[in-house]
Amino acid sequence: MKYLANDDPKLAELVNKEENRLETTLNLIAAENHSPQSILEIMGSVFNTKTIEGYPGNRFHSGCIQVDKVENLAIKRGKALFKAEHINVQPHSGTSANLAVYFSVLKIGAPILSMSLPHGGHLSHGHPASITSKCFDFSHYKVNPETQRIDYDQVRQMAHYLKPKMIVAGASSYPRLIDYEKMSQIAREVSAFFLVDMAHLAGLVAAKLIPSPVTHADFVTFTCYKTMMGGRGGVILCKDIFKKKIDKAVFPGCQGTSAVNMMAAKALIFKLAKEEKFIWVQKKTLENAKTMARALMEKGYTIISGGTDNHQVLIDLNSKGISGKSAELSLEAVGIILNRNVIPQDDNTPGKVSGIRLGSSAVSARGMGEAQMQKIIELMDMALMNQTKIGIINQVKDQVLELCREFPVNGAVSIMKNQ
Ligand code: DSN
Repeated sequence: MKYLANDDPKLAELVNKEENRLETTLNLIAAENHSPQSILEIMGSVFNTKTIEGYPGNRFHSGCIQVDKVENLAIKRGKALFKAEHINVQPHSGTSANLAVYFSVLKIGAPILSMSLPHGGHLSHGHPASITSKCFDFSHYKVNPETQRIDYDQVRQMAHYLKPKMIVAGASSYPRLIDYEKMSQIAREVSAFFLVDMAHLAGLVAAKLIPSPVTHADFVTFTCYKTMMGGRGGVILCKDIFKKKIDKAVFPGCQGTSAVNMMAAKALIFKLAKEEKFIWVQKKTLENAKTMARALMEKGYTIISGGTDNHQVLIDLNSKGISGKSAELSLEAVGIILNRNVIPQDDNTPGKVSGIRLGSSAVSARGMGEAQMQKIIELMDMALMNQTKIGIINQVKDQVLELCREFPVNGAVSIMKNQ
C-alpha cells in the first residue's frame, strides 16, 4: 500500500488497523469470509478503470478488448460451475440482482410471496424499509412456531390464496436447507415465477455439499463474498428463456456501467471454487457450524430449529436473560465478532432483539476445526455469563488472541494456495 501511504496516510493507517482487527478477532459474521489474496489483487487492479455499458461485443465505449474477455471468462466459468443455462455477472450486489429479477418479468405492483425478515428473509425480499416493497406488493410466509422451519403447507395455502406472480425462497438467517423442489412445485401450481436467493449458500452449493436450486428455479441470485469467499458483487443465473429479459433488466434497466474489477474477481472465484482447497474450506464450514450448535446446546443455549444444516447457527437468548444487542457488544469487547439477530416471534424491541447469529465460514477459512469451535463456544459462554467480572473477561480476551495467533488470517490465504 505504498502509494496509499503517500497519498492518504490516514486511510493507509485505517487499512493497517483493519488488517490488525481481522487478525486479532474471531469473525463469526455469517455474511462475511476471508478471501484469497489474489481476490484482493484483482479487485485493486487496472480493471477498475474501464467503463463498460452493454455486454461483450456490444459496448457503448471503445477499448473493451480485454474487459470483454474478462466478462466472457466470468460467464463461461460461472455457467459451468453452477450448471446454469444463462448467467449475468454485472449486478453490483445481491439486492441489485434481486431488483433486476423482479423488474425482468413483473409489472410494478405485482404480488410476490417471500419469507418474512424476522423469520429469516432478507431486506430485498420486500421488507417495508426496502425499495422492493415500494415497487411490488409483497406478502410473507413464516416459519412454523414449533419446528422453526419453513411450513410448506402454509406457503402453499398462501400461494393459492394470494396468487403471487413470483415466489421467493432463500434467506439471510435460516439455518436449515430449503426444499427447492417443493417450493418450485408450489410456484408451478399457481403459475408464479420462482426465484431462489442463495446469497448465503453459494459457496456450499459450488462445492456440491448441499443441494443446488438451479434446476428447480427460474432465477437464482447470489453474492460472491459470503460462503463463496470472493469479492463483492451479485450474480444472476436463469433459464435461457429469460436471458434477454434479465440482461435488459440489469443493463440498462437497473444499472449503468458495471465494475470490471468485480467481474474479474467473480471469474477468479469461479475458478478457485473448483479446487480441492476451496471444497475443503466449505466442508469444514459445514462441520464447524454443527460442532458450534452442539457445543452451545450442551451449555444450555436454545438453538433456533434445534441445529443447523448450513454455515449458520441462530441462538435464542431469551432463556439466558440477555438481549441480542448486549450479547453482541459483550462479545465484541473480547474479540468475538458476530451480529445480533431478530428471531421468529421476537418480543424484544427491534434495536435489542432476542438472538445472535453465528457463521462458521471465516473461522473455517483460517483453518480452524472441531477443537477450536469447542473452544470458541466455551469462550463465548464465559464472556456472556460473566459480563461484569473483569478478571474473567480479560482471561477470555487473552485466549481469543491466542487462538487468533495460532490461526492467522494469512492462513486463509495459505489454505487457498498450498493445501
Ligand atoms: N444480508 C445481510 C446479512 O446476512 O447479514 C448482509 O448481506
